[in-house]
Amino acid sequence: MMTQLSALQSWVDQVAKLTQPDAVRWCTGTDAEYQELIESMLADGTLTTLNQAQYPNCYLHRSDPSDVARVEHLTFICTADETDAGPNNNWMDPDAAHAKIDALFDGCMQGRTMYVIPYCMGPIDSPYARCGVEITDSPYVVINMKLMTRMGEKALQRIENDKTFVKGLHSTGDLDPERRLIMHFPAELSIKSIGSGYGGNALLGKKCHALRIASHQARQEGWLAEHMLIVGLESPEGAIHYIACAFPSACGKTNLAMLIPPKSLPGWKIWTLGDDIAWLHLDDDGRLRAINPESGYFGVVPGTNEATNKNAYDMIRHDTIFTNVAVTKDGEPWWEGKKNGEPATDWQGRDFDAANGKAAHPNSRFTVAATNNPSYSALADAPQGVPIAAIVFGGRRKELAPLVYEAKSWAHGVLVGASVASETTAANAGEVGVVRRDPMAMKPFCGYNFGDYWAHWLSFAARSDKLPKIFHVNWFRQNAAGEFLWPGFGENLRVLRWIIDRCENRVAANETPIGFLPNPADIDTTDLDISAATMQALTSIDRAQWRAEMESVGEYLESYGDRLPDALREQQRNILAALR
Ligand code: OXD
Ligand code: MN
Repeated sequence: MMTQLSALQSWVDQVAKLTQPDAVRWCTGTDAEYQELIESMLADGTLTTLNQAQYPNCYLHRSDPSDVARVEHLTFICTADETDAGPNNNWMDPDAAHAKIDALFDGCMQGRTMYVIPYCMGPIDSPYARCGVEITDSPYVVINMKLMTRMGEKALQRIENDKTFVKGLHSTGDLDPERRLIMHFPAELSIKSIGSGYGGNALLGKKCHALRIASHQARQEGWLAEHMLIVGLESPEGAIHYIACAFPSACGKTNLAMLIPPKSLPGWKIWTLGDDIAWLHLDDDGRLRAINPESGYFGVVPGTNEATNKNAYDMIRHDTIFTNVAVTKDGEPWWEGKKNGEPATDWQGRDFDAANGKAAHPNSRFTVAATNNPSYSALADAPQGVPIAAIVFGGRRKELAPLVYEAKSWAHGVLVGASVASETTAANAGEVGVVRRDPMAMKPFCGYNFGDYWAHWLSFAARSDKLPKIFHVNWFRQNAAGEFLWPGFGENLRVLRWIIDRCENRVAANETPIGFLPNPADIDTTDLDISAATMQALTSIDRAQWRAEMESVGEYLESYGDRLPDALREQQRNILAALR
């Protein structure tokens, strides 16, 4: 017996009976355990060592080439009533889903060790944190969970006190995409995932628990589980504003969360709380507070360099697990966008040959503890989290969406979030570059019907008059020649500054049907090579395009039928009317 909590012990016993591992190991979360697992994975080839002089304690894992991204078409929400999962999810009946996936789990751990990982999402002593236990046969998952979550003995103690936890069962199975499934049972607070070792499919604390299951828990308990970075912006005067930003996968959340202020904005400092997930709660004063349930980053590697994200570049110089990057002849990790070195072997371990495509997989990743980040905020460990001054939505849009605009009210902001659309990226298996709707950047991650989710968002207005303002940004506007209009990266602080000025009522704005847009002169462009015409284009709207957009938003919303809150439809109708 490894725990006093009989519900946990009996579940572990039951899983062992089904999966038949050779051994069961309860993870303690110690550094010694981490090191021991690294050694054994180096010995069996699951990990390769990287140049330890240049990259101390850095290792490379090469995944199965068919297993390099999340698989939304194999991801299911299993609710008794199909409409509770909503048109935004794949659905399966819970009994049928258990039967189907249990058949795959039957005996799947023979010859393997079964690891039991108690973990806590959020600071261990935070009232806002929630715990889970992941059972897995992948030591790669264990070491990633060690970097990404607070796992081990302390988490187990909390679970024994809370007497409740999310159950996550994972096996890499045989990695056959035909036998790969990621299933969620919100009513049971449980997850079952088989056939993939990739991050979002296998590190169950992240997307499966902290977003899909947590969004369901959050709705029941009156909070929000969101696909948002959390960052503190400290002005030269020393005031810190915390903002939470939701962008679809691989749209630069990690870069924004740790951006380096440009030289022409001296005295600004950035504090990173989180780069992917925020849990938002109203405090007793009605202020929205955020914690990051994670304690590490699982970020996209390609494109990371001194210019785009120096903090990330520095933080992955040590104690990092790389997945699917290329390697130089000196054993250093290499990826597209890295300014030094050359790939000798590609992400599949073959001699690099440009004819085979990119050297690093476009969705190659780093896993690293948040404390490695030079801009790490100690408040990431604060039990009460941080107060949020602004919520920022965004997407990757070549056209249409201006650089920034502000919603006119909370309800309007919910519509702005619900209308988020973005060009797809390599973070999910499938076509890249097509525009799809990704409300609140939660399309792949909301564990229930979006109609009910929007109603839940809207309900916050009745609970507080101190809610943050809501904004929308687009760093990705292009001209006809396909060139970006805005420099992005650290320069985005110029836009965030306007957002803070708006929150503090320090600057006026232009009212348009879609929201408040900046006067171009109110975005500081000192030292930027950007023309007045470009700034004008970035801070204005094309009414005809926006009419078409709002019509398409209306059609999209209608697809939620009865579950669509009237208040949201009304927001959309009003804007459309104003555009006409
Ligand atoms: C991620 C994703 O890995 O959103 O964070 O895909
Ligand atoms: Mn993400």
